Amino acid sequence: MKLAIQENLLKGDSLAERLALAERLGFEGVEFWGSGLRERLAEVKQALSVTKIKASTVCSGYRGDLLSASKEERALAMRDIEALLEVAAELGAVGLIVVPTFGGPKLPDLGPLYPSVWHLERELLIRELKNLARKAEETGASILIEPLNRYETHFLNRLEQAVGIVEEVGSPGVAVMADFFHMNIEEANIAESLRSALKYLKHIHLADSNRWLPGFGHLDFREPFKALREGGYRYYMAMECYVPEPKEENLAKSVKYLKGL
Ligand code: LER
Ligand code: MN
Repeated sequence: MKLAIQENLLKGDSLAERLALAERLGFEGVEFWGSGLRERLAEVKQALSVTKIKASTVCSGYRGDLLSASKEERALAMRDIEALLEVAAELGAVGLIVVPTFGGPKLPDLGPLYPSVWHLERELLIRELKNLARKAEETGASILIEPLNRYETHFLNRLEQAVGIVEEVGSPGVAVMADFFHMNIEEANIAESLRSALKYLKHIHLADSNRWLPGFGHLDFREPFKALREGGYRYYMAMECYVPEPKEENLAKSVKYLKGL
């Protein structure tokens, strides 16, 4: 497994300085935010060309909503996701992180046609992902479906649900990602959930129980990391968390803690 960090967690006057700091701290990859990334592509490529740091992933940043009640909003999300898959591929990133929807349901309850709005949303998402999978396969950048905790989305909360969707889509271009902060709230057993999802798992977000740096909360990372190591997980794990002051010192502490695991 390779350690990465979200771009915004690094201090520095320029991107080149932030990437140099990531390298000094022992990271191998940096996760970029998708919003405005196409416009920054030349700058990002230039900065990456003078460091060992790789672009691990692109995090979200598309407009619209895949599960909106508005056809235009869904189409906008599809177009933006396709465009960001191209950007991710140009950067050599594993893929683009996609949250199917934030918040509550936007579609109407079509009972008795569907047992619940969730079933309708699931069917719609599978249809959309089958379409997007073509672009993912063509570019080589994967769609990374991210489950979030119940306070951020009603729709996809656990890895098992994401695996079910990815299996039905049936494309190597659509994969699952796991976020330790969300898993700490939603999964009964994080190590077991990771083991069951490993076949489809292509990315991880790292944060402790309080969404601070790993090692700064009360989450026990030992069993989950053992599951990942035994299962041969070889993709990135990117820090997505609050970094308390003094930032550089605490980042170094957290990297040391994680590498010790
Ligand atoms: C939101 O809580 C989250 O974990 C992000 O990765 C969503 O893009
Ligand atoms: Mn996340």
